[in-house]
Amino acid sequence: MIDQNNSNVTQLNNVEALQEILLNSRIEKPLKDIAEKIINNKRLSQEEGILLFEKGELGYLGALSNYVATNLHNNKVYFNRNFHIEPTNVCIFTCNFCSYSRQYKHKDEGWELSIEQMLDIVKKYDGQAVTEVHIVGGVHPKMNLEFFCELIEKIKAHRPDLHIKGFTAVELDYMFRKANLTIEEGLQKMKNSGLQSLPGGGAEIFDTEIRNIICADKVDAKGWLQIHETAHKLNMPTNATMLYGHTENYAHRIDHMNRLRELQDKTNGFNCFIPLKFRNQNNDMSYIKEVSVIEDLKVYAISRLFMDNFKNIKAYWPMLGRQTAQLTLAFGVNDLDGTIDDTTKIYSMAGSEEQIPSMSTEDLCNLIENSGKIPVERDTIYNEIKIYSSKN
Ligand code: V47
Ligand code: SF4
Repeated sequence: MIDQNNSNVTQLNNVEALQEILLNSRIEKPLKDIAEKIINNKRLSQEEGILLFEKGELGYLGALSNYVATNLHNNKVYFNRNFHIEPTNVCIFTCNFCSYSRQYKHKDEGWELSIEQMLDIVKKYDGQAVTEVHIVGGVHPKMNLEFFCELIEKIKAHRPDLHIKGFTAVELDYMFRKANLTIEEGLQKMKNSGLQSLPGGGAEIFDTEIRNIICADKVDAKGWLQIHETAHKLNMPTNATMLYGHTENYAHRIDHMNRLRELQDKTNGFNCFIPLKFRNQNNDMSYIKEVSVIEDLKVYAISRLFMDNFKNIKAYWPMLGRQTAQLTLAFGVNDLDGTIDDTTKIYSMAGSEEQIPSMSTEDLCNLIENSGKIPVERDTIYNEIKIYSSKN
């Protein structure tokens, strides 16, 4: 049971914090105007989004974003029970921020899993209450559409109840072009095999100049957005990410969020928005310093305020580290992704604090409860499975 009284008290405190902002003589008028808009449920313009990055202090952003998140989710924070399969880290693309991939010409240094090996990973979770498998990896020229359709079919045959979320727009764009299929034909074929939703990777920053610096050779913004729009048309929900803290400026971040907000207005097919912090170890952008935790919190809070048609803002704890992830819960975040074991390597290879990213359900619930929120297990499409509370 949710402690309704406790939730009401929290929201009253949030309202008081907002009233303080409106009365505080130190806060400039344009920021007060933004606060008024948030209270009145009005959409922020791109200029206002940029102003929040330039002038919004942490206390101000925290009060506003927590107010919005509490209104939407009644103090609940979601997680799911999932595991990852990373079929290969061999990749034909050359994203400069990537610590994980090995180029095809050095494929001996990477890994390539067979269908049987991937099914063995699925079987490891037999009898466990996981609800989702997240499949994502490099773009290997020999792992084609047929290969992945066979994989999905076999996973579904073994475990029909497991939701299959898989393949970034980057992987799909390559597979469909190679198979000479349109996006719709390719996605329909995968859907028929059992694919149910798409993760949000590959979006990075949509701006062409920045994309040319960090990931020049993979699918562009238009292609990424087209694949997600088509998935939504086929009733496959998807996620959206933004890689921040490298060469982009505030206007690039807001432009990125705005393009996603526009597509969401059209389709309402996105489940959540996931800002991903650039980690700088072992990649060709290691010369760039990582942004501070303060900047992380600002990004999450401003995402919550700007992305008014996204119900969920997710902090991916294996990349942020669990302490920063916990802090984001006071800055608009209402989802911490899942209980993941060491099958995900993208972030440990890029320098995350989480070298073996594994958290039990109990660990995750404690982390959420210790931040004053209510842990709720969800499925991939945010149906509630169980509300956890030590007060029950
Ligand atoms: O697109 C790669 C990012 C993404 C680095 O949809 C890096 O539920 C930081 O999208 N520093 C792939 N980030 C992972 C992804 C994802 C993760 C968790 C949940 C979901 C979801 C999606 O990882 C890539 C890229 O943006 N990435 N290297 C790095 N050095
Ligand atoms: Fe390949 Fe993805 Fe790494 Fe880019 S981020 S090099 S597409 S694995």
